[in-house]
Amino acid sequence: MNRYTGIIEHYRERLPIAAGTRIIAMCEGNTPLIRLENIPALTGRQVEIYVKYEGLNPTGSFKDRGMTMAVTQAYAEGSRAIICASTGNTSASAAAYAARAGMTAFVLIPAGKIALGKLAQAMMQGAVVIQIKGNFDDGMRLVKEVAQAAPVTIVNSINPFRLQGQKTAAFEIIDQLGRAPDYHCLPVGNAGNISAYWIGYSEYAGKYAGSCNFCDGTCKFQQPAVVSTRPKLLGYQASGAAPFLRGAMVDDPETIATAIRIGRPQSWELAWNASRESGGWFDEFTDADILAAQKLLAEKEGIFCEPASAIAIAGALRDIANGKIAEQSVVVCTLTGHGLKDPDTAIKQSTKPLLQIDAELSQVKKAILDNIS
Ligand code: AN7
Repeated sequence: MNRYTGIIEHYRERLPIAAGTRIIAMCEGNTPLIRLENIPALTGRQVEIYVKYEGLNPTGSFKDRGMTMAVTQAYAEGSRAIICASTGNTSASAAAYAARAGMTAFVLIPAGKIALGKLAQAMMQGAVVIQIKGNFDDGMRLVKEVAQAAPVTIVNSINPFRLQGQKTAAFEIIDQLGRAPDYHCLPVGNAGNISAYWIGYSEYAGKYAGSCNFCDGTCKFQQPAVVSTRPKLLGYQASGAAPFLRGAMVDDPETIATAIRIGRPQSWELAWNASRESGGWFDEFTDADILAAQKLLAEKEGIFCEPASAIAIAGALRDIANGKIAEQSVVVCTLTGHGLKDPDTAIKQSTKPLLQIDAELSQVKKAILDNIS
């Protein structure tokens, strides 16, 4: 039997998990890389755009790649409780993997500022949900403090096993494309993911020397190169929560894309390094830009991502239009989370009227004839 079980088994030789460890996994990873068919034509330029649809992970976001690693390692070390601060997706993922492992998950979330689907997941999967009167950054500070004083393992991306798991998305993209993309667009919040992609792309290109989290760079991560190039990493932020654009931490982050409502990214240095080394850049988008991109992707391609994820599409389209992304390029956008995570925002911005009729053939027929295009 050769059943796919998740990123740890699949990329085992490139991940720091000891033989014989109980793997806490649920077939995360192996997500589709979908080529956009209608949107590229709107740009008027010759480009290939692919989306890495991370919303199809078990809990609906890319966080599962990191969480399978962090929870597997925490369990192996004898920990029986995990904790995180979260804008929603990390808490949903932590709750799920803790449930599977038989551990307790404590999740600190900003009261009233996480999308409904994510809250439902954390509650349903048995996490202890602690709402705080503060934002993600306050939660992160408290988590770091309490982990000094209580027997809990932090599973935010300051836990290096998280980035190790998340780097596998870069491996998959190269395995799927048969090459590295020229540009990789993604949302940036706490900045773990952009950092993880750079680790992954660098390892597959045989360029990950000297900065391994676990050794001096002479470990098993030094494997033969799979490809010779790495993409430019383009990190996009919401204007109200854009510390990488301001060049400094932001105190009161605000955006409709609650997933990236973060002002004090923990992977600040790693992300700057990834951006600079790759030759990429950061840019910012208004909430209106973000929602427009979310809608465009849903309407033109049938792909539903959450608002934070759509910023990758907004960014790709802007940078294709202004020529910063060169013609003939291969562009990958990570769709970090599923659209169903945030039904409220989707319904609120829907412009199509909801028809309501009597249960009669004539009225159904009229509804069709009135609306057929
Ligand atoms: C859909 O869940 O930080 O830059 O606590 O949920 O690696 O933080 C979520 C982040 C992008 C940003 N897209 O990634 C959390 C959390 C979605 C997200 C990001 C998040 P990072």
